[in-house]
Amino acid sequence: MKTIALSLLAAAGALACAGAAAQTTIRISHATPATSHYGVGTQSFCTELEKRTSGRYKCQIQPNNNDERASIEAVQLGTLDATNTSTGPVSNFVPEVGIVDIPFLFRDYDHARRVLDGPIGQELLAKFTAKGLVGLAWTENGFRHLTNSKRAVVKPDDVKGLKVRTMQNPVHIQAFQSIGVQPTPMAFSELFTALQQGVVDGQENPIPVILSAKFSQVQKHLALTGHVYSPAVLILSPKLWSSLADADKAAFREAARAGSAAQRKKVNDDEASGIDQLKSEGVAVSSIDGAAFRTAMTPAFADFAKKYGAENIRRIQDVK
Ligand code: EAX
Repeated sequence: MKTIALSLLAAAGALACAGAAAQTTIRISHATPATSHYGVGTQSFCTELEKRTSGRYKCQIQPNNNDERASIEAVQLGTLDATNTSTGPVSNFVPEVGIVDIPFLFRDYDHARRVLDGPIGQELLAKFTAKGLVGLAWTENGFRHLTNSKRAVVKPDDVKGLKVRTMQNPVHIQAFQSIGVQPTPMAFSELFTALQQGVVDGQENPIPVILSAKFSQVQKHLALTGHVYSPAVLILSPKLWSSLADADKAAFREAARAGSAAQRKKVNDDEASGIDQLKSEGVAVSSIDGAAFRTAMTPAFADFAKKYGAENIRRIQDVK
């Protein structure tokens, strides 16, 4: 009788230990509202992760955590487990990633997604490791367009002298300087107020961000420049990643794939309906002379080829 009782006790203890080991909470941030493309992608990642690990890993999602550079620093330190961020500030940590921020590099969404999910994108993710970060998967921010409160923009001369907020991204800053814009790099967290107070005249972001940040309240003009495809990336802390068993690493990778697909679908949906929504919110929308903008940025392109390698740029452009 005593043996049975002891066995039951041991079994209960084992279960309790297993149960105690079951719960790990992943603190993960992104810069925009929970209903935005980042929110949808992050939630999808978390839901899939919980399912694939039978609840052993759950997320604590921090939406509107909108200083992306600070979030990446926190992931590096291990005070945040993960962040779903645009590549805007990333090249300050992983310089080689700046190549994906070059204006007019990607033809369209299919081209960008194919490059990033293929060998080139995976090679770039591998470069995060040496910088104390784990680049798990590419998600997506979208093609960036220019908004401002001053005037309609069609040709490069129309932007001359505009004070435009840019991300803290050397490639974007140089590109805008090359066409006569006064770039003002700042964290996303400061942007709405800066626009509201007229500290800057304009900003540039994808439709999903312009919508979810409600920039129509402080911007009158939207020029469909599509000047940059803005990737986003799911970054994990090495502290978390090294703690995972191989099977759980595989679960994180599969969950990241699901999150990326959900985020890209939300971008597609926002792109399809967003411009009409912005028009209904009183924003005047203009198409631009894309060839003229490309020509105007030529001096910057020459520098980017020197910095990132003309061959590496060609390799991206040649992906069909
Ligand atoms: O990632 O800073 C920016 O303009 C980013 O596009 C925004 O934080 C979403």
